[in-house]
Amino acid sequence: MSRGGFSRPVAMEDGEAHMRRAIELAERGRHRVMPNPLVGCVLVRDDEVVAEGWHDHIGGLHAEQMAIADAESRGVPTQGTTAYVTLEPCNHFGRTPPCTESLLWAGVSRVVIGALDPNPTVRGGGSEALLEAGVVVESGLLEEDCEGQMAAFMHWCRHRRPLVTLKASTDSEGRIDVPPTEPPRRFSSDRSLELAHEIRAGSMAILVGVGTVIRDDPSLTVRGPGIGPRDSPTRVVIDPDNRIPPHSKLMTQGDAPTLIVQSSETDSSGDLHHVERVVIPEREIPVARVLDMLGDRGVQSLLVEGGADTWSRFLSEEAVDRARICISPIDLGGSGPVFRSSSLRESGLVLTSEEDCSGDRVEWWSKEHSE
Ligand code: AOF
Ligand code: ZN
Repeated sequence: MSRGGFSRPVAMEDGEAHMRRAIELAERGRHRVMPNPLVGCVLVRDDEVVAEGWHDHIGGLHAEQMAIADAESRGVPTQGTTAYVTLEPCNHFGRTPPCTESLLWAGVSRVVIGALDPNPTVRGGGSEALLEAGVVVESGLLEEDCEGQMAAFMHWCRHRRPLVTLKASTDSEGRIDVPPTEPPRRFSSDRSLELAHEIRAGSMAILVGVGTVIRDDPSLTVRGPGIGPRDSPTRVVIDPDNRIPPHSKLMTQGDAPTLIVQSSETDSSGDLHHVERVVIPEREIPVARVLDMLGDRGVQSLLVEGGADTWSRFLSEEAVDRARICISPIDLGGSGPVFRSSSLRESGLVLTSEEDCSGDRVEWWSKEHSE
């Protein structure tokens, strides 16, 4: 990171470069640290990065601890360095000892934080402990980028509900399926399907309405290139009237947990071990109740995969934070249900970006004022 004698009066810009590096390092933990956030850290001396760390996997070292260990292993002194860390250092004994203590032990004299940690068990405590020990603490550098990288964690800490992403695929006319007389078939490009699996891999739970299970018998598991081993997301089915077919993949294949949300108790004696039933005693199960229930179980991110009724329930209750719509150039024909982007707009979402996905157009939408 040496800048070859180029002197720069404003430290801020260099600080930004260091925080960007920390954000880049944090990415290495993607899909591996859930439910923990992605966190990266660099130790800097004289504007040069001397050590790097990131939270690599659940139960592994925290980013600060890894950066300190990195310095130690190479005999690099840490005394008097500045730590740039994307999340406020923790001050609690969790799966690891507190990072505040590691930083003090390492003699780090200044800590620059991206985002404060809203986790109730560590909130505020980290910065305060460091300040009390005489460390210079600054926070809010590239805060938006840092928070964006750990969006689901932040959202769950603040609202105790999962961040909800709606995923829909349509043909050129907005139709979401082939005519009912034809067998179900894929119409999105291979690359779009790959991307869909990446999105699944980044979610802690995937939700469908029972109609989708009856029609498509999906397995809702995560597979594909570039997706490392991780626990498959929980498969959630909204099934008020207990219509889920006992021979459906979700009931018979235990590759991931299946959680059935129903309106009343039913006989569950034949259920396999991966199946769990939750009763929300309302004829029309309110989306808010489902989100509270999932939030209580620690689910930070939820992917809503359909079908049409489920999407519209989530949208009409303004429960969607993000959406990814994949539009194929193919015309499926027929007069089946359609998905309209106007329903996203009406639910307070705005189009944020578009990309070409091997011929399909993929649109990303997000809540105008989400956090
Ligand atoms: C940090 N540095 O790299 C991360 C932090 O269960 P634990 O012990 O791993 O603690 C998880 C909590 O610690 C997590 O919910 C979040 O509040 C914070 N994560 N903190 O100082 C890190 N990953
Ligand atoms: Zn920590």
